Amino acid sequence: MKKIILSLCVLFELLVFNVNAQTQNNKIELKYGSQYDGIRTDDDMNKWRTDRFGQFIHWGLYAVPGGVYEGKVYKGAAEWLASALKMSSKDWKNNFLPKFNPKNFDAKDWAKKAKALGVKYMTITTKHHEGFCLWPSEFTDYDVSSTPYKKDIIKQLVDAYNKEGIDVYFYYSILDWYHPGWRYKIKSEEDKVAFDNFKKFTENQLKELATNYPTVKGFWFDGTWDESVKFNTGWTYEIEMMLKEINPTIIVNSRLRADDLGNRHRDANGDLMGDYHSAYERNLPNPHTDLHIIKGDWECVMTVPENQWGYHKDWSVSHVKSTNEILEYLIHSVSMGGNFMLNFGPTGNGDFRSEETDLIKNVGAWLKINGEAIYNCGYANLDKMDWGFYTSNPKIENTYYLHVLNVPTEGAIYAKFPKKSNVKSIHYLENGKAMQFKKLSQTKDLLFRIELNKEDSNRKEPFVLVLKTE
Ligand code: JFZ
Repeated sequence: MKKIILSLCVLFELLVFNVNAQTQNNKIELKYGSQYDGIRTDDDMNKWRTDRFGQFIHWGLYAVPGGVYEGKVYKGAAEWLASALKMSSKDWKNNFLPKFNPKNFDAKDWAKKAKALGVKYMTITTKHHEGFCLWPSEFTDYDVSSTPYKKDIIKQLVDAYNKEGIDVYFYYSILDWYHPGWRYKIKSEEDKVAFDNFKKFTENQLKELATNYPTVKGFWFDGTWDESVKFNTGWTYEIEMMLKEINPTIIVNSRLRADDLGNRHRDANGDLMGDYHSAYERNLPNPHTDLHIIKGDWECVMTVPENQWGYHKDWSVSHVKSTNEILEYLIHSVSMGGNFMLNFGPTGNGDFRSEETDLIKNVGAWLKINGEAIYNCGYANLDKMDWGFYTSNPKIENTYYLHVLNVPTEGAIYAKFPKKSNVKSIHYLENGKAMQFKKLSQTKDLLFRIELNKEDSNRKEPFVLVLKTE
């Protein structure tokens, strides 16, 4: 009981006072490398923070086999097929470079779909672990210009998405299975020479990306968990600084500093690396143990199936999330002040699979009605209630959004608020219809019983109530 009361106190403190961390809109000079414990308050970071919903796209040569090789279905992640097959660099390239010819690829159509989905930013895999580059790189032939398709995919995507008003971020895997200089560990002088060469290659490519696509908003680094990178913190720090030297507004995720599910990594001076916490992969922070993360900036990235990022031909290998499951992750993320990035894996032809286009339609339609309670919003109360989650927009005072995902059998929900915030009115976000509510107790917090309408218990999708306090 004591524990419950204590956590309620923390929650109400957050509810009332702590949104301020996210409201400051004042422009400050970017201080490289020290991000004030996760809170960067410049316009670009504020934009990322209020965007809340992003699209992740994994696309590369692995989309061609789609998790199936020589008739055998590989149940692991499709973008890891090369590793599952232990295929040599030569074979992987010979097999799939000539087959990468996405005839149906239409960047404008992708961007329109993203707009319909309701995302504010998109992150595309410029280079995944297989090393294949979706842009024509000056520093390797292992890129899109060596395929029958030839054209620069990254440029088309950046242009099309930007035209729709959607920001573009670049996913970039440091880990590079087939690069001759890549090492998992540095065990000899020879390894060191090879890895130095790899480092130069990586820096060149990143410089190339940041320079040739000047509207890129940031980088989403991956593949930093091997010893060669993990203990080479000076280098990853230099990369972040190098990118911010080219473009000071660039936003970098924390994974650049090697994966760490607990704390963001620090450089030799103790400065935090990256601008937000990105370790929440296919899961969410726990408000009781990860409060330090929730108070900063963080992002959850999510697959539609269990663990497929790249296109896999056979989604029967795992559970496939429904629209409601995806909406719950989105709402839950925002209710804890985080961003949610939903992954898509287009086919080798450049199409989105039907399950994904369905999601685009459904999630997009939901956001058209309920976007007010998602975009620009953050936490109002971190706890998951039996009926759903709270969000609030720090710029709109005395207003709370109650996302109802489960209607209790009694047809009413209970909402708790700090004593001083007496409830003035409650209405449905979708149609403005006013609701009946009753004040129940007058102890430390106020408890309200909100009567739902009969039809509400038959609803398939979450709905939002807007609660105004005095
Ligand atoms: C990585 C990739 O290997 C994967 O293919 C995909 O691109 C994903 C977004 O990132 O996979 C990871 C990386 C880190 C963790 C789990 C999967 N982790 O820290 O738990």
